[in-house]
Amino acid sequence: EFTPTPADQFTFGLWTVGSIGRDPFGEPTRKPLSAPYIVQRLAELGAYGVNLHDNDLVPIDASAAERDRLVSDFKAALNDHGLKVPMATTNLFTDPAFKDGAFTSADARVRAYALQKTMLSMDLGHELGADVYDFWGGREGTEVDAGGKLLDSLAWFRDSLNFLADYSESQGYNYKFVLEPKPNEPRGDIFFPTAGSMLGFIATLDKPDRFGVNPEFAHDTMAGLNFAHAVAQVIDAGKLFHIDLNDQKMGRFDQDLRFGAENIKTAFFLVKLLEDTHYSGMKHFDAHALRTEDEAGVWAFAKGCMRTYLMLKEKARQFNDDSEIQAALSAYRVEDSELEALSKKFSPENAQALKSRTFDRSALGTRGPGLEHLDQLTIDLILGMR
Ligand code: GCO
Ligand code: MN
Ligand code: MN
Ligand code: MN
Repeated sequence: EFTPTPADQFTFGLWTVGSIGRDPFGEPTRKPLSAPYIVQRLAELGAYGVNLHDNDLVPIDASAAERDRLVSDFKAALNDHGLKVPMATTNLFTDPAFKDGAFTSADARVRAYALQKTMLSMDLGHELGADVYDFWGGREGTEVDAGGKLLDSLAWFRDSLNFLADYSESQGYNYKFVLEPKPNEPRGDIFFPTAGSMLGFIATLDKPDRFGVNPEFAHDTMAGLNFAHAVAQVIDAGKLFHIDLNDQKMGRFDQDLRFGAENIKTAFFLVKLLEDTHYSGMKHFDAHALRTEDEAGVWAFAKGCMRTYLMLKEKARQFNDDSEIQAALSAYRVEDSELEALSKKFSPENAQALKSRTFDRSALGTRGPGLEHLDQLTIDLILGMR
C-alpha cells in the first residue's frame, strides 16, 4: 500500500535525487550519481519519469562526441527501465555568464546566448521525448534597481518567450511552456515572484495558449503565501500544466524539503485540490535529500515524497466519503436559490430586485458557520483518528 506505480505520474529531476549536498557554506557531502543509474533507481521505486536541465546530462563545455555518448547512454537507460522524460529545461543560472540574468540581462550578448542555449536545450528535450518545457528564471532579477531595467526586463523576457515559442513551432516540437515563479533566491528579488504575476504576464504573450504556470510549494511558502490558494488560481485560469512539489518553512532559505515534511495541512489541501480537479499533468518532486544524508537517505527521501502524496490522496478520499465531514460542509454553505438567481448575472431587473430587498444584517452577522468543528474533524482525519 502507498507504493507508487508509473500510473501515478510522479517525476523527479536529475538534479533533485542527484543533488550532492552542496550549500553556500559547505562542500558536497555525497558523490555524484550517473544519469543512467538515477534512471534505474527511480524506475525501481515506481516513478513515471525523470526531468532535466541541459547541463544535468551534458556539461556546458562537453565536446560533440561526449554529448552524443552521454545522450545515447541516457536514452538506453530510459529504454531499459521504461522511464519517460516529460519535462526539460535550461540551466540559465550556474554559469557566471548568467550572473546578472539571462533573458533579462542588461547585456544584449548574454540575452542572445541565452536564446541560443535554450534552443539547443529544446532540441535535446525533444530528442528525449519531452513535451513540457520549463522556464525558471532563477537569475532573472536584481539586487540593484538603480540599473533602471525594470520595464526593459519585462519586454526582453517577453521577446525571448515569443521567439522560443515560434522556434518550437518552426521545428514542429509542439512544446507546452511553463513559467515557474519564485520570489527570491538566488537573486535578492526575482522578477515575476508569484503565480499571479505569471498569469498576468502570459496574457501579454503572442501565443498565450502555449504557456502555463509551474507553481512550486516551497516558492509560495518562502513568501508566506498559501500554496493551495495559488494553485487554485492557476487551475481556475486553465493554466496548471505542471507542478513542483516539495516543502519549506516560511521565511527560511530555500530548503527543498521532502514533500509533506513540514506543512502537512497545506499539503493535504493541495493534494485534495489536485485529486478533486483530476489534475492530469506530472507531479514533479523538486526537492532533495537533506545534506546530512548518504545515498540511502536519497532513496528514502524519494520514496517518502511519493508515499506521502499517496497517503494524502487516500486521506482526501476519506474526507470526501466521511458523512460527518460532509454534513459539516453542507452546514457551512447556505443556499438560497432565489437570491442566487438574482445575483448570478446582471440585468436591470435583477439589480432593481436586489436594491429593494431587505436583508437581516444582524442575522447574517450572528450565524456560526461551524469552521472550528470542521477544521478539527480535518485534523482528526489527518492524524488518523477517524
Ligand atoms: C529552485 C527551482 C529549480 C527549478 C529548476 C527547473 O528553487 O531552484 O525550483 O529547481 O525548478 O531549475 O527549472
Ligand atoms: Mn525551488
Ligand atoms: Mn531550490
Ligand atoms: Mn522548481
